[in-house]
Amino acid sequence: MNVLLKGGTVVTHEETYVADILCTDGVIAEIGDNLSAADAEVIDATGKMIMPGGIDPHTHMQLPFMGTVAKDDFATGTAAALAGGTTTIIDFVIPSPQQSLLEAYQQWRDWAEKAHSNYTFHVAITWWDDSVASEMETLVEKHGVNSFKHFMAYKNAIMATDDILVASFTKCLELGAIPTVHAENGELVYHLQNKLLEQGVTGPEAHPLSRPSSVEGEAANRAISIAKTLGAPIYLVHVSTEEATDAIRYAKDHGHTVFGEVLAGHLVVDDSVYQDTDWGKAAAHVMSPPFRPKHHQDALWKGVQGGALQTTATDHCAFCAAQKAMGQDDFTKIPNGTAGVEERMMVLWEKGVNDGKITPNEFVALTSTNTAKIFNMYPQKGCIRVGADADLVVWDPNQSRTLSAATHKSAIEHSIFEGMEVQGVPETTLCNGKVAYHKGEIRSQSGDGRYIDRPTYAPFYESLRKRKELNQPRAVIR
Ligand code: DUC
Ligand code: ZN
Ligand code: ZN
Ligand code: ZN
Repeated sequence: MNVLLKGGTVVTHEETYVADILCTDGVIAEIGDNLSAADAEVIDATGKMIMPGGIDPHTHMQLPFMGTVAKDDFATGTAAALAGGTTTIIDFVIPSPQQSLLEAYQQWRDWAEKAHSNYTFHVAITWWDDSVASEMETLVEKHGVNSFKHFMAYKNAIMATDDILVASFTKCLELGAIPTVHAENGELVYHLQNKLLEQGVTGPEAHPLSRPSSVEGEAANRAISIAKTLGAPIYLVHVSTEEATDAIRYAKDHGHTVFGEVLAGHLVVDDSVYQDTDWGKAAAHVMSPPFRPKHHQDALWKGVQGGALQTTATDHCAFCAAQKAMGQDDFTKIPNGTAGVEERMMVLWEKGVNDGKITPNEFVALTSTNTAKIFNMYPQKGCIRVGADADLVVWDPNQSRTLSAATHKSAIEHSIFEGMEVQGVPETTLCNGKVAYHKGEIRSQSGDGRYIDRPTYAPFYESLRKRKELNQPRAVIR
């Protein structure tokens, strides 16, 4: 099946130009003027922009978590992604402590077979022994996994303590995989949660009090210091504070390889949501890290503009009102998670591009290309050039919409972006060269999504190892 996009303005992370794009057999076959193809479905893109399909580097579809399972599965969640212009998600395999990594990985691969969009996986390191190290090797060498996640929070569950971080980062460096962290000090969270409960503070308003910004700042600095000492690169997921942004900037300024991800939600939603007198509305916003006092948003935007934060994600982990109600009497039992995989690009366009904070080219870098590069999917993904995968979004910068749970594709009945007015929406999304979404309608089938192998990026790691060698103590000269 051929699809011909006519007359759109192609926007990549570095260029803007008008051209036709012909997609054949899932890839971009031709870019040029006055293209034609006898058997192609033609889409008039005049007045529209054509950008690489979004890549959301952080989602949790059907995650078993906190005594329940996230509502959006790989079918509904990835249909929502396509409706928002996102053609690839990076989800997380999270083995239970003591569970085989390979067994968990296979479980997630099976679940993801019903995906509409493309997908790939970070694998979490939730416990440690020699068998974990050897399974990491197998995942890297045989299954195209090049990133491993570490939760520094969630004590007594999936938390990775410092000994695990040291062992796993060392292994990542040896394998050429990138370690990533959820940076929150789990001991402090645990202590503050118990203190609040003892004081009788049990509602959602206690959630941000149990996870203040210093809790993230401490963990971000610690993770970066550990990585730096070992000579490993590091990627911080969902950076939500000024402290963590500053830590990344400082480390980068000092020559260390650190990447930062920011969520669309943290850029635009603040902590006043936890004061809502409607329990359900406040609980709908319970996620970790929590939404922050407004001045952190300014720091995050500066981090985006200055390059400390290179990727945007959602941490899409959708729990419905009934699931949130599990924590009716105890905020620590409210399943943590919010949705956004459909809204991410529209929110970034509205609050970033329309508000003059970022350019359309920077938008492409932040929503797609940078993630493709960091996790080694570029130029297959995140790119518009002949031979690249035909994962594209036709973007209408003139069309307006009010974001609402009433119209989103996600299976839950609330949205953290409820009522937000945006101008600039995806009109058509192509995934693997097929029209997967067009003007409100999902055209893809469950199962159309493909698994993306992400080999390690050997030259990058070679130079990191060399840099580390240069820092080794030299033989004493007598
Ligand atoms: N935070 C969430 O809010 N949900 C899933 C996992 C996480 O770290
Ligand atoms: Zn997290
Ligand atoms: Zn400040
Ligand atoms: Zn997450």
